[in-house]
Amino acid sequence: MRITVIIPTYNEAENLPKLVSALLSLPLDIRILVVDDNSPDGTGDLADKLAQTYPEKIEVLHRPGKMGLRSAYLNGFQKIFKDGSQAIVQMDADFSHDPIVLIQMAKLLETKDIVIGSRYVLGGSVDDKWPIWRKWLSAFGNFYARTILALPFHDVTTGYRMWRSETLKQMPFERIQSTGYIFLVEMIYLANCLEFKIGETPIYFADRRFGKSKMSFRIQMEAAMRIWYVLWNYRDLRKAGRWARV
Ligand SMILES: Nc1nc2c(ncn2[C@@H]2O[C@H](COP(=O)(O)OP(=O)(O)O)[C@@H](O)[C@H]2O)c(=O)[nH]1
Ligand SMILES: [Mg+2]
Repeated sequence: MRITVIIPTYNEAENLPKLVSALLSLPLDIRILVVDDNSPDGTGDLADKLAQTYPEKIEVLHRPGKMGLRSAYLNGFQKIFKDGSQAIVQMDADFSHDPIVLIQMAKLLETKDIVIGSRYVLGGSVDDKWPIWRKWLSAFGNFYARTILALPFHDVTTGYRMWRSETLKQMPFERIQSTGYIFLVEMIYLANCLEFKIGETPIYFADRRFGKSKMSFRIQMEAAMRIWYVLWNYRDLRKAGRWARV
C-alpha cells in the first residue's frame, strides 16, 4: 500500500528534515507532500532541498502566505488525488505525532475507512510534562466537542489521521467552512455523518520539541463556539448518511 503523508508547515525548519528522515526510514511505502505557507524561517527552501535529495519521494506545495490549515489540506488533497496512493495521512510537522505509529495505523486501515491517532483510548496519553491544567483543558475540549457532536470515537480533535484515498475522495469538501484547527473536527464529523468506519490507534502526544505552537487562547475559544455551528450546518447530512457521499 502506498501512503502519502501531507505535512502542513509554518516555521518548522528545525523539525522538517528530522521528520522526513524518520518517515522515510519506516518499513512502509511512503511519499510526502509538504504544504508550506511561505514560512519566514525558510522551511519552504528546506523542503525544496529535501525534494531535490529525494525526488521520487517528496513534493512541495508553496503558498504565498499563512492561509490556515483548511486550505493547506484541501490544496494538498487536490494535488495528490491523482498520484495513485491508496492512503493519505494528515500529520503535524512538530513530532507531536510519532511517525512509528503509522505502521499500526496502516494495519488497522485494512478493516477501516479512516484511522485516527487517539490520545484518549487505552494506551494513549498526552505529554507527561504538561501541567495538570493543560491536560485537563485538552481532555475537556475533546469531551466537549465529542459530547455535543455525539461522536462515537474518543479523540475528535486529533490531527493525526490516515484515510483510505477512496474515502477521502467521497467527502463533499465544499461544505467545510471552518478554517483553523476546528477544521479537523468538522472534517471528522462530516466523515462520521457519512457513516465511514473509523478506527482508533493509541498515541502518546508529545509536546513539540522545537519551534512555537500556533495555537492560542483566542483560537480555542473560537473553536468552542464553532462546534455549535458544525452541529447546525450538517443536520441534513445526519439524515442522509452514506447517501451524501460524493
Ligand atoms: N501550511 C500551514 N501550516 C500550518 C498553519 N498553521 C499551523 N500549521 C502547521 O500545522 C501543524 C500543527 O500546528 P501546531 O502549531 O503544532 O499546533 P498545536 O500542535 O495545536 O500547537 C504544524 O505542522 C504547523 O506548522 C498554516 O496556517 N499553514
Ligand atoms: Mg503541535
